[in-house]
Amino acid sequence: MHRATSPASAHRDTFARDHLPPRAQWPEFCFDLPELQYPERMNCATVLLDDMVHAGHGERIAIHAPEGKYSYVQLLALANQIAHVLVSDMGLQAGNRVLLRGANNPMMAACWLAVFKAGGICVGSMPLLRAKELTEIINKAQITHALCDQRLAVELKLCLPNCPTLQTIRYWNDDSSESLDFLAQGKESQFKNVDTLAEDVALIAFTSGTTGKPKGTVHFHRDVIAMCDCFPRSCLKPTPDDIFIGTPPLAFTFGLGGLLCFPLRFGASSVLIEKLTPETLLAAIQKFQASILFTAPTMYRALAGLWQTDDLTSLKKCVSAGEALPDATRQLFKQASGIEIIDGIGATEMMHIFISHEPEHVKRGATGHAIPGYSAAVLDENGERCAPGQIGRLAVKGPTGCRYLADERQKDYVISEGKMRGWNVTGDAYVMDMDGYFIYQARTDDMIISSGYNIAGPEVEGALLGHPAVAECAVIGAPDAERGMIVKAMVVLRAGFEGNDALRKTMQEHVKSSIAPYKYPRDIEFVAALPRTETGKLQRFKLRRPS
Ligand code: 3UK
Repeated sequence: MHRATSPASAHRDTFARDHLPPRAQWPEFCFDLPELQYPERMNCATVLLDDMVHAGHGERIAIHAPEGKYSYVQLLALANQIAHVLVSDMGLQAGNRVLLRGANNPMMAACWLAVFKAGGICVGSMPLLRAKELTEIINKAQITHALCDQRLAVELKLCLPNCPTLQTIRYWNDDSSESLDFLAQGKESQFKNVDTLAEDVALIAFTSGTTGKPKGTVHFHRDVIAMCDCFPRSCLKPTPDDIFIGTPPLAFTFGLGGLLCFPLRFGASSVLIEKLTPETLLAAIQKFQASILFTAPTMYRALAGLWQTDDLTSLKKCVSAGEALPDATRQLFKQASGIEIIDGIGATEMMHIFISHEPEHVKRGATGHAIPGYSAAVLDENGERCAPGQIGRLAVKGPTGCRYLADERQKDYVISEGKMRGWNVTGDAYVMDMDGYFIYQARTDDMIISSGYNIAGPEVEGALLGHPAVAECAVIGAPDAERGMIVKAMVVLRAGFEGNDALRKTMQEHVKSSIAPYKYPRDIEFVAALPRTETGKLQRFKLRRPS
């Protein structure tokens, strides 16, 4: 039936909707599967939390943490109290953007759910981000409110003079009478969730692109539920008895899915721990009897070396994403644990994993096949499908897809014309074999992926250039057995400086104090000059070639 007017958004602040790409540039969305038939109005927190309590999961554990555990009813009550603080004390209006700043812990999880409930838009921030990067995010998303762990307040406070839209902040883990914890305690534990459209914006997830300027990927309430109904349903197959654990921050959609949304969607539970090393992760798996692990390839490699078979029998399934899983790591981990890792490629733009496999259908060296709900293809330079065995650019489509917030680069990610119009191009070079398995080759752009983190070379260059000894520099990814890649800088020194280890160290410290420390160059090579084109452009591909 023809509808004269579009259904009413619950958002009073329409900034996010107004800055979506034009419709013609949106990807095509596919909802063919029966499990992807969603109603017109849907609040993802209602589905993930309220509905689960009504379905009888109330007394079951939702979150385990070193500081205590929360049943579904308790998590619901806390999220509701925080939602009241957002609305009554902080004046949140539906559609406002809320910065969420904290490590993985129960309070952080409750804050995510509370913002969804109150109709706000979540903008997660990696705990390690520094003021420079936070400022860009806050201004790009015109963030109005923030919920921040007191322990991460310093960098946020540094941003404030340059962030005029951000007016209302509450801190937690703070004893003051204005703290989020204190205010929340005084609120009632019932809250009427804002009746959002399935297509109202629920979150903006930032990713750093090749230029280093962060891109905000916009996702709807429907997308949050769709990510739960694809990869977990088809490849992971969790049960309510599963206990999830892992390392990715909730601010990374890999972590948001794997450590919060997936467990809740299936009535299972999640272990949230702030900082995990291979040793403490193993201890936590044992202590909490975790059964499903989400982490990156480097961690699996480290875990394999530490594994003691007798005490880790609870662990059943392991998911690897963020960067390519080397087959050597898969084999090492399998020898140590007996577990076949589930590899999956996901992207912030796509929300979560779209190519993966069930553990029993692994193919060595391959990421897997397009999971039910998604289609994938490898394209040649003319945008035609490659024959099996031919390398090309990976393109995908499914129930989720890329919509950048006010960003020209939308046209680089979503094909806007021709036969493949509406497909998302991830920036990865892939090969499809005769059986429809997709085999990862490399990033097609300059992005450096180190230990599962995406690092943009030019941003590191920008930081290095702030050091007095640096005349010119180029940052590339250098292959590394353990981290996949490491950040390597080629530096041309200013006259009067001598390239030695002491200088390397001060340059590394300099980078760590200006941008997120994990982006620092682990290798610095001093060179006499950098290869450039006639027009002055750096030729990175020449630097990547081993000399
Ligand atoms: C690379 C992989 C080979 C690939 C992510 C799972 O990584 C995630 O999102 P990002 O936006 O990066 C996306 C890019 O990372 N990549 C990710 N996984 C794999 N390459 N094999 C893999 N298994 O270049 C991709 O385009 O940071 C992963 C779920 C949610 C995510 N956001």
